[in-house]
Amino acid sequence: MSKKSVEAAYKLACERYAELGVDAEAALKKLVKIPISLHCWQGDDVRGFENPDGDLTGGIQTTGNYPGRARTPQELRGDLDFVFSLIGGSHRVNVHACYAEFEKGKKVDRDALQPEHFKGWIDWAKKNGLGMDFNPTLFSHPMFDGFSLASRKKKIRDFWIRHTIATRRIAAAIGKALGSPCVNNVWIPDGFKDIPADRATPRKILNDSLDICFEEQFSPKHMLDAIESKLFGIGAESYTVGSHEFYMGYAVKNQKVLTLDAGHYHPTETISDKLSACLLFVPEILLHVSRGVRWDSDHVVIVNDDLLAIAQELVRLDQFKRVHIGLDYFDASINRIAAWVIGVRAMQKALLFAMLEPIKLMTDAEKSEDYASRLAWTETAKTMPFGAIWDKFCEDEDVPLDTAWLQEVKTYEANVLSKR
Ligand code: RNT
Ligand code: ZN
Repeated sequence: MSKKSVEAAYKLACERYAELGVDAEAALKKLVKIPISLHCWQGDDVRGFENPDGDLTGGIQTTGNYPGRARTPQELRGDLDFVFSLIGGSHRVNVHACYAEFEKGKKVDRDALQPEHFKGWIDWAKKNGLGMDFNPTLFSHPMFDGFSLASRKKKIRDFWIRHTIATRRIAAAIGKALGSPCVNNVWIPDGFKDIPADRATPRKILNDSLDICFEEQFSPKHMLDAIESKLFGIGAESYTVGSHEFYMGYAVKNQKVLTLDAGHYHPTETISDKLSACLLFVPEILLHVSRGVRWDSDHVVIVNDDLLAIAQELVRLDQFKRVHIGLDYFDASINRIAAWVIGVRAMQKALLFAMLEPIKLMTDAEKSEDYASRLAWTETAKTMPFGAIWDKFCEDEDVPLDTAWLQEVKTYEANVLSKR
């Protein structure tokens, strides 16, 4: 499509939206400023650089063997550079501790990691004007035996406490270097495959371990602690130590950032409904936007009802300063670059769609108890010329339209990925 026809369609679409009291231009200005944190682990199936051929443990799994996975920091950052050329807006990169880089012969274990091991990431982020987020990696390691911070074994527990403390220091150094707070998200897979005899002890241990991990104080300008719950994992189906109630309680009591992963709840439970409640009690929220499909919590994000509901809540609450948007999924069965692009674009489309809804008409109808009108307006929004506004966003951001980015990915696949 030519620039001229994008402009013409946009102009007509703006008029239609204005009739519903919606300012499409203002929506675009807002959308471009909402950062989305891209998870580095989509590019290499959560393998990291320590031992890329080792097993992924901790109740998470990638399925598929699509060619072209990134094997080195250079390949992974190169892939991300390419992804950034296909998506509009200003973004962040979310890095796991297992993506540390070592000079030859100077490898250290996870409990001895230092900011210097992430210099490659920090320099690259700085150069590209990106923010960064971080995560301790409490899985895929010989010291993880089904338990980490909640282990009854002091040796195991202490190792992971030292690791988590190390990552908080690294996150603070990252945030300081980039001039933007780095969210350090703690997720542990600890749990039981079968019914526990004692549900209480591991939770008490986890509570105490976290207290030790979080002792050191950092400026919120540099680092923010986040904690992520989960309902179950593969091989840990009956009991997860870090359940929702556990972390909700811990986050409220200790005023930590609460992470809500869209794939970590009962299949009919959505995180969209949780935002307005949690924001009353925790200072900030980190979203792990994902798509659960049956037992898997990590399919590529697409525009579906769940995603739209999350976006609607974000827009209606207008708490973008308190809610960090991150993506968290991994699909090794399709082109990994496409998986990233589809997910980021889906998140942005959902946000834009939510911003273009006739929310004033809907809330007015609700206030006057006219629920038929409220429902009718939600349906009207669905047939409005949304695509014309989305195309304009891509055009303004100088990135390919939805009809064109895929071709660029195919070319990259032929020239770069297929040679790996
Ligand atoms: C796992 C959690 C966690 C991980 C990443 C790799 O179920 O969602 O966030 O996906 O830490
Ligand atoms: Zn997650």
